Amino acid sequence: MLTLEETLGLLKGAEKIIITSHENPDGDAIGSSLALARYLTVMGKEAMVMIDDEISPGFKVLPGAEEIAAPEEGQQYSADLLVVLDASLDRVGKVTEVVSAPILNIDHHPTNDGKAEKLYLDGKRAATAEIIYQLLELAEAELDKEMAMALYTGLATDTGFFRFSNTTPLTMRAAAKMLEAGAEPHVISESLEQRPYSHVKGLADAMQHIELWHGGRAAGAFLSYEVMESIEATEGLIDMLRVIEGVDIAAVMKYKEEGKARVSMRSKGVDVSKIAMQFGGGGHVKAAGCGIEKPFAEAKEMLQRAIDEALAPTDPADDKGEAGEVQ
Ligand SMILES: [Mn+2]
Repeated sequence: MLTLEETLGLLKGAEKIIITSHENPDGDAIGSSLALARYLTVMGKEAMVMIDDEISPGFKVLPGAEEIAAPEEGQQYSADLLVVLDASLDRVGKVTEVVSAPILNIDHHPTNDGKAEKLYLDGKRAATAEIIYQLLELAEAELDKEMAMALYTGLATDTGFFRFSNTTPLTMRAAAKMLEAGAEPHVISESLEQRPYSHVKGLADAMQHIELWHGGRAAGAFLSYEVMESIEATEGLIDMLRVIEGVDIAAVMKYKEEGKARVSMRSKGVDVSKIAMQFGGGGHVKAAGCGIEKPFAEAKEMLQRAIDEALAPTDPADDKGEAGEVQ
């Protein structure tokens, strides 16, 4: 595992750098990528961001977002360094196949598979944007508005706009620095909040499919392929489940492709990354996701059972009397 100094050294030693992040890119994926690309460009290097997915229109408010490239099938790209941000190497789609370059992986997900030979991982950081902020501090970089807007977006989105328990004094200090450097929080949040009417309407449809189980400690929305055909987006759905009184774990399971469920989970304390990992996914203690390649009914049952087990683990401490006698 690399130190922050070694990570900076690798970046400084490269001239042509391609930066990528995970599919279904969020504010941290895009923000940390754009900020790093901007810094490297200011340093006189050739840097580009390449992401194997669409960029949500809300992120167009960030300078440089329009120039994010998608990897083209059959094309080969060469560079001195491929920087993979905010994800393990297996989550960046085609990028690792089409780019031939040594890889540097920078991440804050404790479930990072550790397969990158050159890895800087800090699971205590709320966002990869925090790590990029630390790198820029170490480099004594002069922050400009482009970097500030991008990093602020990463900090804000991965902490639920500074509401989640991963928000630390470092997060707030980093955010303050971004404001000093020209970031405009209201411009960013207004842009990210915008939803087409059809999405808001779709949420109402999705809400017809929510249910509670495990004595009200688990809430889920289970959206089959048939149901999803008429629902454009489910952004914000999980937050509506998360706030239900008494709920410890909230889950959204949906099918965009037949036979392939996508699951996101949120919790108030139970480690949902462990549940996600049972299905080959990952994430954080309180926010995680995975895929389940099973038909609807089967996937739903598997997920509900895994959540049941996480909420009521078979803990030897439950049988205190007996355990006491044995000892
Ligand atoms: Mn992140």
